[in-house]
Amino acid sequence: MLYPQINKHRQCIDLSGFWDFRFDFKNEGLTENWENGLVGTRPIAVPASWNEIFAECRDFLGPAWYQTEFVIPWGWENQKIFLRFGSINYLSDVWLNGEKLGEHEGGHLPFKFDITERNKIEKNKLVVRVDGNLSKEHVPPSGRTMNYPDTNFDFYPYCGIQRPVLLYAIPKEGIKDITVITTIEGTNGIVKVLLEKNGVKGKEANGILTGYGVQIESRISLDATTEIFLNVENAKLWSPESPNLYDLKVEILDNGIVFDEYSLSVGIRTIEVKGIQLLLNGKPIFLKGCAKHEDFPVVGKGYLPALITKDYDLLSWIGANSFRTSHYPYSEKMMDMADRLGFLIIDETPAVGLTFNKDIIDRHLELCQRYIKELIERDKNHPSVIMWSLANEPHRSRAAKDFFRAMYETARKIDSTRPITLVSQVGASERAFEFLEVICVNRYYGWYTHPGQIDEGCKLLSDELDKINNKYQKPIILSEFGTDTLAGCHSEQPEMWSEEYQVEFIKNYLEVVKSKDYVVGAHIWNMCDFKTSQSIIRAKGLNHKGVFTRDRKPKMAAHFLRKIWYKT
Ligand code: BDP
Repeated sequence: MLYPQINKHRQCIDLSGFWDFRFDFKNEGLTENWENGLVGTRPIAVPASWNEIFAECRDFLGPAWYQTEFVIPWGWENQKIFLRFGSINYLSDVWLNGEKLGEHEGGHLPFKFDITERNKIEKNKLVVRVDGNLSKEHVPPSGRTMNYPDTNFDFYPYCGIQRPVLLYAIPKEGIKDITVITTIEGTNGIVKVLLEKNGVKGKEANGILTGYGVQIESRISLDATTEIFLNVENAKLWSPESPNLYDLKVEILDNGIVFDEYSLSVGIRTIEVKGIQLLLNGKPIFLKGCAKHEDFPVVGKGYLPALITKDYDLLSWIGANSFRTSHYPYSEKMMDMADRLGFLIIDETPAVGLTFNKDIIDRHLELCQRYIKELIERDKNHPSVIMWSLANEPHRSRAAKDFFRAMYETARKIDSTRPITLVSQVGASERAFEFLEVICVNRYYGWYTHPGQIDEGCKLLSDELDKINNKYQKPIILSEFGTDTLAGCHSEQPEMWSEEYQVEFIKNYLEVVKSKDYVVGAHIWNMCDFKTSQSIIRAKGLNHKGVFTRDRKPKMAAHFLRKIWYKT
């Protein structure tokens, strides 16, 4: 799904702003036909989660209704027109002028509706019903009664329209999709551009790659092929140290006249697994960084551009070169910025806390197959994305291997270029590791087990990593490790919850990691403190494992990481 853009042939309007909003406490909106127009509303910002906005409704997960109006601008008469929702958590029903456009399940991934035949010249009324209630049937599922709300995962289930809603127009015939695959031959970079088209019989396509003083063009007849090859001599490769990006423009022409075009940034790089190593551009790389969350006061999981730049600045400040989008896909703009700034991303689906219960496993598999497909379709052209993560911490189950094999095959069919992983807490007995290219493990010895005993924890970690390596001989990433740490809590000797304990824990874990040549990355849990459901292990409703606080102030651990990771 190409992100909407503005050029001579394509237009886009961001409908972000203040929409009308109403909670549906008695769930009567559907029977009372609220889709025809809401009354008794109050204003709400879009995008944003609703939970931290209205004091009395933090734990009300839905349903709630949104409404806005828009006018189709002059000049769009002969275009195809779409409405695109970046992310709504969790269920959405959408109506335009009282007519149902469709529904969607699952947060954090975009969906769109073709409204070409359904919009009016005058004002259009858009109504969206959002239901964020938890259920065992959903992915991620509900489940832990020790949590309120009863999430089966450890972050707050924020609800609402959380990313921009875009109204956009494209030519009736032209580019449907573009897939870019880059390879390296000697000092040359080969950029392969695969086109998917709408119509365009008898037309031509032109690929133009520019940057670093070169311009390379290649023209094809779309009746003969849909592949464009661009050969870049002495290519400037993309890497964290030098995130070089070329500009690619694809044009569609009719008798030499351009009638559609689309531009995107291209980073020429390769990523592969060889034995126990992860190779970027043929050279071993080590991932240092944190796992994250999209989470901030007031907006919840709402898209906030300033927070994106802030988080990248802090990640650079500690010298990180990578992160994982735990535990769901992040906004498109977060991914664009990673390309520009040179961050390596493990891109994860929303499949966290899967249980494999018999009564829901088929439904979950269907959803998870769709999630991985939509994620790859959305993010496949980002050089920063070096790996797909199928899921985080599924429960131990005999059914897991087949489940992940099916997800793996779906992913492999669409993307043959990137390693695929699963983030597991099960360890050496995780049977999906037999076919996945990279192994990700989360470990908390010295915190959830062996409290207060970092040395003992590190010994266990070391032995277990060796055991996994002996069994699989694949690159391993320590994808989570950390301790809850109250900013400002200190102790002479490292004691749990203190900043000193967090530093000592991270320092010792990183020493274990350094001693193993098969460990190719270490991601601390977590970059920042973040909101969770309420429970007896989450003071103030927060997970405190951040090396920064929720409002982005460094704890001692962030200073420690800067000391060991940051290079001027
Ligand atoms: C890990 C989970 C993560 C939690 C973390 C923790 O993957 O989502 O937040 O534990 O408990 O097991 O802090």
